[in-house]
Amino acid sequence: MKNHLFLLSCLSAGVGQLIATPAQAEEGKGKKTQSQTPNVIVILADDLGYGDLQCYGAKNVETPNVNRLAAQGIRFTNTHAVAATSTPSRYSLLTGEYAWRRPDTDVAAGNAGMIIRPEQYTMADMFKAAGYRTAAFGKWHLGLGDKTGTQDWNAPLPCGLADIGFDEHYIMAATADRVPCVFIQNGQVANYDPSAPIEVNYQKNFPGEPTGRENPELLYNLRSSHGHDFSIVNGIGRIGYMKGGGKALWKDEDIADSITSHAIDFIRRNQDEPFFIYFCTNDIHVPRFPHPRFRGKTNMGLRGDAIAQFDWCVGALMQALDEMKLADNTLIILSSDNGPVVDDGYDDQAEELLHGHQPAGPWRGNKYSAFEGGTAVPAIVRWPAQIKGGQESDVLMSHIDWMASLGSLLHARLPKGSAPDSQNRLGNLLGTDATDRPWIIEQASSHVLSVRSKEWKYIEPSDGPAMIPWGPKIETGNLSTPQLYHISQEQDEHTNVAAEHLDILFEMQNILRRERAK
Ligand code: NG6
Ligand code: CA
Repeated sequence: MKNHLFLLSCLSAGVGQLIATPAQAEEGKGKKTQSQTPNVIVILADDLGYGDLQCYGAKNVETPNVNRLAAQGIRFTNTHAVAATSTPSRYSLLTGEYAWRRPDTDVAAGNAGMIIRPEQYTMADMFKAAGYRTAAFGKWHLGLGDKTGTQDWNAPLPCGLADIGFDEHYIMAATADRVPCVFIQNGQVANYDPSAPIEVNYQKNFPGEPTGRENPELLYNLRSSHGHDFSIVNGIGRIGYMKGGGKALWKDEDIADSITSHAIDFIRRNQDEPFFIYFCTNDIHVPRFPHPRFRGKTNMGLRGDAIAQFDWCVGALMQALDEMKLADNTLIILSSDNGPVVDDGYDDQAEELLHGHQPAGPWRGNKYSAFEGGTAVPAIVRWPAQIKGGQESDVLMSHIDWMASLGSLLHARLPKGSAPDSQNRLGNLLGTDATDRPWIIEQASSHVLSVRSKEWKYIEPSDGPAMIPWGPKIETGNLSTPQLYHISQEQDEHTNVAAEHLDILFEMQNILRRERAK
């Protein structure tokens, strides 16, 4: 019966090649041969642009591990994050709901309360319900604890990742540039130091504590170029004020090693069970401060070296899977939470040292932007047991669909109302179906929404400024009149053809209007 259902759901998902014979399915009950239940690792980089990997055309940085991953699987050339910043992008990926449906999913402070509420059904809940062991590592940025600003960081947090499906976690509450600069492990500060109680405040400083603004001489590791001048941790100014932490404070140069070793340890402990890992690197978000062994790996300074460090993390995970003979039946999905940014607030010479490198590849705009560079991201899928290597796909894909698509792979029954915007496009993800999604929706940091089809791109009108009003020199994509670009003919969104194609324009406006009304 179970095999029967599997067959049916495969057919309906358009993934005929995945059908297991009863014999294979029987054999698949043991470890490593369970073709129906691969381990799944989502590797999500931070601010890694479409053009930042060697296998996507980067010339000034070598990414041998990611290149190999792509060569052994599918390299997607038309994949989009849901939003051009982290919190809404991650919210959407993990819940299958567009972040713009909620008013409170903008870039979260380090003391934000849980944005995904315990009663919501997440991708992790879905894997857990299917019998997987589940874990999150690295950047979280979706709030912790019940209410903003009320967390006691010196005790277990009352509301956390365990409430939304993760068996284990070892995470950073927000970003490396936001306090608290400590890892949270399974609901409490990792390596807690009772001699240095932790306090966090995003409004005011603690008496006597230095800040980047007042004590720039203490910024011995990195100086800021804009913002990032509140508390100083590890010689780097942050956003927000914190006190204490002691030996629990992270060292930025060790973050990649630390999250990678925790993830490998989890794999080792769970190698006999199916597992789901949400592995989110801090790389290549600011502050970029890679381990000394990556310094000078590229001619692009810290930003390039952070890409090399990201590639190392991917390689370390791949190697661990190989050693444990798990690679064949592990589905790895690699992507980034939003487009790239060069100077995002630290004086790391990212801009000066580009040497012609184009972080967003051929796309216009960067992180934050309504132009494609805000959400166009690399995406690689590898599952040796089921996917033939060496493929490339330009199918139009959005992170929003990954929950329903993976759900289809698991034969998950999602509770009514969950993942409301996520469509089952498993065939796209596994390379068995090249039919494009008719359209996807993209969200800029200004909340401006765009509709993108394979052929066209529509950006709704907005009165906001043309350039990001703080540090980074990035075009927002704002214009007070509707913008329509013939994106299949002109990748860089220069010729607004709205007036010439009113039929297309109205069609795309209607898509947005109807989606908003849902
Ligand atoms: C901005 C920060 C930027 C980065 C971003 C969030 C300043 C001046 N800039 O406010 O450095 O942290 O928020 O990035 O503070 S994201 O990738 O996590 O969305
Ligand atoms: Ca990001």
